[in-house]
Amino acid sequence: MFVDRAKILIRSGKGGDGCVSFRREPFVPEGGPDGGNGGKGGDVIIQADENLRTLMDFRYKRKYEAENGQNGMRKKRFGKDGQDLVIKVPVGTMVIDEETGKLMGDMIRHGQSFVAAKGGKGGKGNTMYTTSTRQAPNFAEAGGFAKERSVILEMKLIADVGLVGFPNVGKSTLLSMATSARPKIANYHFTTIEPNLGVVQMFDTAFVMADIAGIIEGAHEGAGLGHDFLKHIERTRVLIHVVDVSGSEGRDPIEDFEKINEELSRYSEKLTAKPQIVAANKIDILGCGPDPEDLLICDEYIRFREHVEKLGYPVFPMSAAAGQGIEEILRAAFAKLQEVLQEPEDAPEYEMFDFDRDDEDPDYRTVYGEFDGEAYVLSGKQLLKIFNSTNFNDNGSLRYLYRYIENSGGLEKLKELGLDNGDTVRIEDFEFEYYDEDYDL
Ligand SMILES: Nc1nc2c(ncn2[C@@H]2O[C@H](COP(=O)(O)OP(=O)(O)OP(=O)(O)O)[C@@H](O)[C@H]2O)c(=O)[nH]1
Ligand SMILES: [Mg+2]
Repeated sequence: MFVDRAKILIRSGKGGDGCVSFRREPFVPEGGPDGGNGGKGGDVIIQADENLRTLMDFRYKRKYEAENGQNGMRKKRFGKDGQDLVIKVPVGTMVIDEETGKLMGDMIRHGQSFVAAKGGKGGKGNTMYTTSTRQAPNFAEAGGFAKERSVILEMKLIADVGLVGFPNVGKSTLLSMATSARPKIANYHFTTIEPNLGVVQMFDTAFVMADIAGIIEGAHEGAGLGHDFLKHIERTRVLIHVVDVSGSEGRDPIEDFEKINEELSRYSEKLTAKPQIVAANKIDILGCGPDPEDLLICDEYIRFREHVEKLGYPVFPMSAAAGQGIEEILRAAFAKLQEVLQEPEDAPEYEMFDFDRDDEDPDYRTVYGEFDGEAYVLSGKQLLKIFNSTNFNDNGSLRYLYRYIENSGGLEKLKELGLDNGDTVRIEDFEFEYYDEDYDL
């Protein structure tokens, strides 16, 4: 079944932690700091690729993760950057951030790409924290967080010409003869189960042709596979209606023609209003002889052509398999395309995603406080980053953490919740007892 919408989870790599380490040399008891920086986490990049046609693959694999940065190491060695992950999507895919509902990227050109989740920065090693007064920093910076987001991929199937008709009449054969597309062709119904697109070169321009699954009676109510694709055909400008005029499956070509048009009109008036060119296919097995002149005296063909022309549709005899009559049909389709204006896309309008704001993360500096019945719990992204960088065996490093809690307003929040001397404060799995500066221990 064709999928034109998929939801995936993407996660960039976490930045590697900076390293705390000191030179160890013979006869030098306390060497200087030599902890290296952590590597940057990999980005998740989304890229348009013309070789892909559908979002089918995203149905089976839903989670995409870039590599984490490596931690910094002794001897000032830097951690390796995590590898970026490139997710390829078909041209025509819109990428929407699920949380905000905003458009992150409209992938309209082959090769176009953007960073959908930035990797965390690498943390600085303790070497970087040396100052004139701090010769032996006992702490390093934790790596930046990984970014996780849910992304919706939505694909507009854009084609100028749509092929419609019963199963097995030769739609895919026509596409394969007219373009470089290589759809599956076989002598059974519903060979085509997802749309195929091909580009028809015409003079110095080109148009796109879409081949969909065969349509059967009741398609407008969901019978068969064709129904799922009619909405794509709705966006095309010209239809080529392929009919097996040889009646090789025992049906009457005129009835076939009527039934398909009935289904189209029941599905939507828009389809009926489209210019339609009729390809009378499989003339090679019509039984009237192999030459084009034979058609002139072929009753079955003439009956069909007269019926259809009376209804106002142009008819072209064709043998898609033998490559006969294809050029004429393509020219007729091209000429019709010049007559009909491009319909304004009724694609949903999305607000653009703001990448600058995304980098800022307005929530980054906020410190949250709550009382869970036992302890006063502090949380927050920047707090957590500093917490992860804290060396709990080092007073300087601990003092830095406490000062951050005070300055960030976190302590104020806990006091409002009732924090008093002797109460427990918790960050992650670390607990300490709170005492006021003036408290007389
Ligand atoms: N004799 C003859 N056979 C043809 C012609 N065109 C197509 N066929 C054959 O008809 C069968 C069906 O062709 P497809 O192109 O797969 O038909 P389709 O309309 O795409 O079929 P679905 O995808 O199942 O809807 C294949 O065996 C083709 O080789 C033709 O002009 N003459
Ligand atoms: Mg087919």
